[in-house]
Amino acid sequence: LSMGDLKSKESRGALIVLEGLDRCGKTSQSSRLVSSLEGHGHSVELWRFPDRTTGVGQMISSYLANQTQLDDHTIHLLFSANRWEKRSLMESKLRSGTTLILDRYSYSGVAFSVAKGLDIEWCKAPEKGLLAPDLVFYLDIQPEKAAERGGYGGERYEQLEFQKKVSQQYQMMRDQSWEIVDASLPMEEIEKQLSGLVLHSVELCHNGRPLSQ
Ligand code: DGP
Ligand code: NA
Ligand code: NA
Repeated sequence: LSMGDLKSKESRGALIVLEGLDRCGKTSQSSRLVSSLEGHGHSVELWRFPDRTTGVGQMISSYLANQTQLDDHTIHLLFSANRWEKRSLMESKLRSGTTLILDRYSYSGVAFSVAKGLDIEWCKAPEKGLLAPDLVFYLDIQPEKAAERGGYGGERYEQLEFQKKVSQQYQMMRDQSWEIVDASLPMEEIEKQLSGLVLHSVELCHNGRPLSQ
């Protein structure tokens, strides 16, 4: 390799996304992944979408708690705006070498809104230009099984009939690049599957895999 080649190869963090129905175990697995990567000496952060700490995030949170009503298109755009408001920080974190584990991303945006009956192309449009993940995990669980897990928290979308529709949308959207994980396995088993693949992806990104949109 010439000096030029070396310079053009940027070492960066990986963008890892966990998706799935409510109560599929994403949140626990995301924190386990963070600990595991930290244990390997990597710089890593756990991010959740929606990020309820921003102004937009507070509007989303109050909508999910059924404290406010919003038109389906309006809330869709707010969820998307919530991802956009974090985009530049996301890019700078990744470029500085930090790996980000995302608990939900654009796929949630599309699956939940299309499940309500919105047009899929319309739903995808505002997601264009957000950073592309390096790895997407889908924690696969039957909606009935998820509903049995300690009950739902009572938020707007946490209802079996609706989650069945969301599940169908995820099945339609998923492509070959997704890693499908059986979310009914023991937590340790899932963690093993995830961390091996994540470590590999982090290696690729450290070795110059380009960041894309
Ligand atoms: P969570 O904090 O992960 O439990 O997410 C809150 C709820 O909002 C959950 O039911 C999933 C749903 N959700 C997450 N992201 C989006 C999105 O971008 N659009 C829509 N419509 N729903 C979303
Ligand atoms: Na939830
Ligand atoms: Na979101």
